[in-house]
Amino acid sequence: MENNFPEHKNDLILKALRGEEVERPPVWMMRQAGRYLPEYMKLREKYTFFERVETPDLATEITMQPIRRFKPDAAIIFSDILVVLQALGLEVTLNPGEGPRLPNPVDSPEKALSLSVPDVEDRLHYVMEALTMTRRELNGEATLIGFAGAPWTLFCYMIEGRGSKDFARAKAFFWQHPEAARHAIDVITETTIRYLNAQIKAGAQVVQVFDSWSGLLSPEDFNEIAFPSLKKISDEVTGAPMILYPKGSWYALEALSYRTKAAGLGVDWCITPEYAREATRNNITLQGNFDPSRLLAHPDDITRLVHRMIDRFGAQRYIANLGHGILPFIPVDHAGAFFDAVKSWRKSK
Ligand code: 1CP
Repeated sequence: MENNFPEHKNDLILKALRGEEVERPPVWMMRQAGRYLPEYMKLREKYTFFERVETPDLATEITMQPIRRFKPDAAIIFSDILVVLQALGLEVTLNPGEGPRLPNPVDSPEKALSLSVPDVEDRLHYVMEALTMTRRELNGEATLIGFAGAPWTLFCYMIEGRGSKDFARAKAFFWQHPEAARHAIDVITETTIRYLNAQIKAGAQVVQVFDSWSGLLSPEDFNEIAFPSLKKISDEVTGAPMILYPKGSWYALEALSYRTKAAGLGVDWCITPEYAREATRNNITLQGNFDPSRLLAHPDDITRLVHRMIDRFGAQRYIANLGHGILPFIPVDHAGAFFDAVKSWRKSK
């Protein structure tokens, strides 16, 4: 099917990812959708999390809510990284106040070895429908970002069955059953490649891969376990630029910038802009890295801190963002101050 999408009027983030000159950095916010927005809370009262994710009208509406308020340069589709585990046949629940749970996680090498690549376009058809619908709704005014979890991060949830500070069970499983673990990671990798290619076909203009737990790995284990799957995904997903976000893995920035096809790298606030630029020798677009808790500062301070962040990264080859997702208790006008600060940066010079 050929999609006729509205003309694209705002290509700031695409330009930044291609390394072209921009007059100010593009801005968007990780976890733009969610509990800090009263309009999201209204829908949250009426529908369960997976009803919101699986109903394209609702997912589109939730994606559009922060866009109407803040007019950022990009919109990330409302979904979750854990839908890929559902596509692999695992049950995932999300009850309010509890965080995601897998009632029957992969807890034996036999279970891991029995995993196989599903027809992800069919299983997750609702994500592709939401992307197509949102791309039309955005009307070319913001760039649409699709996403997936990185294989290592999804492996962590698959084995542990829930969020964790250290994912000790998942790490133990890797060393106790390396062959079964590698099989699971390979299946997730192949599924993710097909999933992201389907997202691009459905209208995603940029894709981001979240390796939220890569920082739990030593540099050596990152190279062995996480890096090969990220490289394969960046090689085999085509048709849109990719941003890799390896949270906590400051040591991996050089290899990710030189040895993968990623167009951008997301960095968290534990890395200085200068370090990130030096490690990547200005060879790639960087994204980040405002500490989300700083959004509790006075709006005047937010403006000052954001301007300083842009000055330090430099306005070129840079995407202004938080270093991780927005926290649920951030006042809406403080989130607004962040977007306004990026947009006013040039004028402040
Ligand atoms: O209504 C609610 O309270 C549910 C909270 C919520 C939301 C709004 C969850 C449960 N997921 C989401 C949406 C979501 N998740 C998006 C939507 C797009 C956006 O607006 O950004 C994205 C990109 C994600 C990605 C995601 N889910 C990640 C990677 C990014 C990160 O934060 O590190 C991870 C690790 C998850 C798992 C997950 N889903 C939900 C929660 C609370 C968690 C974290 C669980 C944990 O480990 O504690």
